[in-house]
Order: sequence, then structure tokens, then C-alpha cells
Amino acid sequence: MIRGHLVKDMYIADPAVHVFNGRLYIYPSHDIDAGIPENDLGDHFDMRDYHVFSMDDVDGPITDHGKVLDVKDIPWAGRQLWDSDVAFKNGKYYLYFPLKDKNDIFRLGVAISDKPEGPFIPEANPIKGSYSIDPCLFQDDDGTHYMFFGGLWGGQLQRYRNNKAIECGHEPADNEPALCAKVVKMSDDMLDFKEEPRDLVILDENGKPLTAGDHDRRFFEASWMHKYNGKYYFSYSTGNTHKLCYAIGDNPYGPFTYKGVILNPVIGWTTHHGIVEFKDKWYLFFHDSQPSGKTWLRSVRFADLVHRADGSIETITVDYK
Ligand code: FUB
Repeated sequence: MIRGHLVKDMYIADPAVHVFNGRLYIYPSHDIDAGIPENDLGDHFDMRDYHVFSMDDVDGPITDHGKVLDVKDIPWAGRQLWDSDVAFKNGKYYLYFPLKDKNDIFRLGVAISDKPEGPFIPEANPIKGSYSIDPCLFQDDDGTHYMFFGGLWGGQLQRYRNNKAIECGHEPADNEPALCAKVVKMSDDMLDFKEEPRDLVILDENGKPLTAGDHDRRFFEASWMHKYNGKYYFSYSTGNTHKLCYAIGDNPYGPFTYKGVILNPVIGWTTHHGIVEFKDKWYLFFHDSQPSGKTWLRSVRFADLVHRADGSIETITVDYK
């Protein structure tokens, strides 16, 4: 079943979803109309704060906990607060967010709270060695936290190779391996990377890395990780082909094997999601631009997510008729 839009009095997107203390928390981006013309670098996504939302039950009301972090309060801020995520460890909640610094380079920051609904206090500097966008935090069964991140085009991933900035950002040729999302273990205090980020390689059905020209399947942005029946499911957006796809692996580093489409294209340019198990059912939270008709003003909704007996995921299609 595909449900309607959850929040009607503001535009929200990029939903990260987690269950904390038996309650479902949604950590979205807060879209605004900044009056900036649309372009391929996403300048029109000029978001300036975050709100947190929560629900007792998916059929119940949604609570807006108000503004929990403002770009004005982040010491290293330039512009554009994009997709965030939250992790819990040792009594603290850590909000991870991408933001351009004063040189217009995306970095990943962290802000801390005692409560899942914030407010969150930002650290003075971005995470050392961080770059690009869309941090997603995943806690494995042994308690280790991993971050998955990266995004092409406006997300600047094409400006890096082996975690180093290159002189001229470019994507590989169509027949070369695609640029990968990154995966990295977090430090014990959750404020740093514990190691160098690694490539999260997605293989095709023949065991070959997806190529850069395979726009229907290669990674673009919007990393998410969930675990089901002992397998690791990495899901992501294909960007300019507007699909949410997934790949399965045996550990958080992969390699992962491409398996299929979770969500067919929705109204809007971007597609982005969070997957969560809540009260013994699985859900896909995602956004579309149906209510506004504008790519930069998005609204969050959700659908039941079905894992078939063989571990594959049923493809969801929103019927806009
Ligand atoms: O919301 C801004 C950007 O749009 C996100 O970081 C991307 O994943 C895309 O949804």
C-alpha cells in the first residue's frame, strides 16, 4: 500500500528513518523556495535548517519537533544543508549532515543531542577527510557504526579519486567502472572516520563492476543500508534515470551484487528514501514533488516494503492517475 503525504504545511525530502525508544523518527531535509534557478549542480536546493518528525504508529498523527539545527549555528557553514541521518550511541544522538563550507566544497558535519528529537549542537569543524553528500549511518549487530556517503554532479563525488581531490572533476568514460558510494567505519566517539573510506563496489550479474555508462543501474546518490535475514541491502538513487535500486552483499563493505529496482521514478527529478522495520513491518519512506509540481519542493510519503521469500524486494510504482 502507498500512503499519502505526511506533512502538508512545509516541504520535506530525503527521509532518513529510525526507531528510537519504540517511536518512529523521520529526519528529512527541509525544502524551501530560495528563488535560485534550477541547474544540474542543484543550486536550487538551498536548504537552511532541519526539522525532526516522529510517529507512534504509521497510521497515527505525525509530530513536528520544530527546528533542530540552523545553518546560522554551524561555525564552518557556507550553504546548502542536504540529506542528513541520525545514529545513537552511548546515550547520545548524532546528526550527520552535508553542507558546503566557506569554499563551496561539500563536507560532512556532525551535531549532537541527548534526545532523538534534538535540538542538535554542531561540532566546530566538519569530519576530517569528509567530502561529498548524503551520509547514511548503519549500526551492525556487533554495535559497529558505518557511514555510507557520496553523490554525483552537485554532490561533487566526481571531483575525488581515492579520497583525494583531483584537479578537474570528471566522471569515468562510459565503459569504465562507475564511481562508487563510499563506506567507512566510524570512530568510537562517533566524531571521526576510523579508517580511510573505501569504495562500495556494485557488481552486475556476471561479477563485473557496473560501468559509468550504465545510468539505469549505477550509483548516483542517496545511500541507505538495511539488513534482512543476515544479508546487507545497499539501496541508492540512479539520479538522472530517477530510480531507487538495491544491491545485496555479505558484509557492509561488499562487494554488492545489483538486484533490481525498489521504486520506479516518481514525480520530480530526485528520488531518495529510508527503509525501516517498525512494529514487525517494513516500510519505504520516500519523497516526490506531486503536491508542489516543483523539483525543489518535495513531500515525504511511504509505502509497505515487501521482501519476497528469495530475498528480493517487490518493485513499488506510484500510480499518479
Ligand atoms: O536534497 C538535496 C539532495 O537532493 C540530496 O542530498 C540528494 O540525495 C537529492 O535528494
